[in-house]
Amino acid sequence: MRILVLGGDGYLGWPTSLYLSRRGHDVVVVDNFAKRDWEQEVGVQPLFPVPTLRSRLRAWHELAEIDIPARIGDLQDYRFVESLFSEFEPQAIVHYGEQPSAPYSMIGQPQATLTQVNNVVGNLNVLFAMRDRAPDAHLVKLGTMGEYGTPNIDIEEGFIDIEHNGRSDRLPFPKQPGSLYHLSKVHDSHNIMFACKVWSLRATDLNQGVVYGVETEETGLDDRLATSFHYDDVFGTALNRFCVQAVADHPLTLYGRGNQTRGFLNIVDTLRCVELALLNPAERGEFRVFNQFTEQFSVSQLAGLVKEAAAEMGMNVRIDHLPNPRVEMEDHYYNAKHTKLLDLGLEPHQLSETLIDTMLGKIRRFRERIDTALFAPRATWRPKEYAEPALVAPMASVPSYERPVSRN
Ligand code: USQ
Repeated sequence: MRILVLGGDGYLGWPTSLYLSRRGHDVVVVDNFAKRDWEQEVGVQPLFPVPTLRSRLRAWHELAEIDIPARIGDLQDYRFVESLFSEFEPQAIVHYGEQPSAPYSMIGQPQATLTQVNNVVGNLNVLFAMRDRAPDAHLVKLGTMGEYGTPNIDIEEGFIDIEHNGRSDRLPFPKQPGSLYHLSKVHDSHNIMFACKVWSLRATDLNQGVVYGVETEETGLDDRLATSFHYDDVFGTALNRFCVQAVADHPLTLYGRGNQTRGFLNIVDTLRCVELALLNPAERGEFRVFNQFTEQFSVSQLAGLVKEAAAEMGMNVRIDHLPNPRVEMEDHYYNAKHTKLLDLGLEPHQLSETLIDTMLGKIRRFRERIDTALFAPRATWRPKEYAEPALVAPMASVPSYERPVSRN
């Protein structure tokens, strides 16, 4: 299959590109390195050194004898997007090319508008290019479980059957996202559903949970193929952060009571889910939604698992409850369906002590690169005047929140 991987330089896009190319697909990596700019803006860097895209592609060529072409450009530039579609005539588009962080989107007005404009406009441009250049192609779009929020009923996979005043219909599941980032994904979902209806496009929205993991089979082959693994307050996510905190002998940072429950999955399952969606495409005119996670945990359960695994390795891990910088429910019902990918053949990698051991082992090798100043949350969901002074670390620890000049 000819596949464009949008956001192919990122935590998930890079391993996906290697994985799909190794399975014989013609992959093209597309990126504008915006994530590398945002990292600089908030003063963070991935734990493992991530060489330039060009040198990573060269390393992949050396190790696997596979050439992956790359195109550098901004999805907000329609001429660029259209030229990609004309040049490569993709049969599928895997779209990860978005600002991925909830805390980043909540830092302030510039970051919130950047997130929504970047994500919504980029995605719209992809939909128009599909309409005009590749109407039969299949869009596999990374959405998020966070689109649903935490309702007090079971979460269905995208749609719910509703009876109302004696009539019934199958309607999109209600959306109650928890950040301006998550909202950008809701807007994307609505735009994609509309495009499938009016232009008969085919699309799969992968409502993914929180991903964890340090490497995949391909990125683990050589340090030069490492993926962009974050542990900081802005781009790092729960389990990944907890593992790095354990290695750094820093208390695990639970926000609030820690009973917030989410769906989680291993990074290797992300790749397999994307592959399953590609191999079993949506019909023309169909907008499908798959809930892409394998297990549910509360964040304190995760912290407990990390503590146990670390203890086996001789580490004495402490757990801290910080005032929650987010506005979110801390005690709530959570039961989300996730059967569609299992029906297509997904065999989940469950979170286990061995898996956490592997993560801790790799993180230990890069221990000296851990900056413990990046553990305290800096972005708060509350207006500054209402935030408790001690709630978040001072923004002064960030060199500047000015937007860097775009490379494009
Ligand atoms: N949390 C802590 N301590 C921490 C970090 C997070 O208790 O040090 C808590 C948060 O309060 C939240 C939960 O862990 O309740 C998840 O937070 P997260 O930072 O791990 O993940 P989140 O902000 O939800 O976003 C991540 C990815 C995003 C993806 C989303 C899937 O950054 O791209 O869409 O997970 S989901 O959570 O299902 O919406």
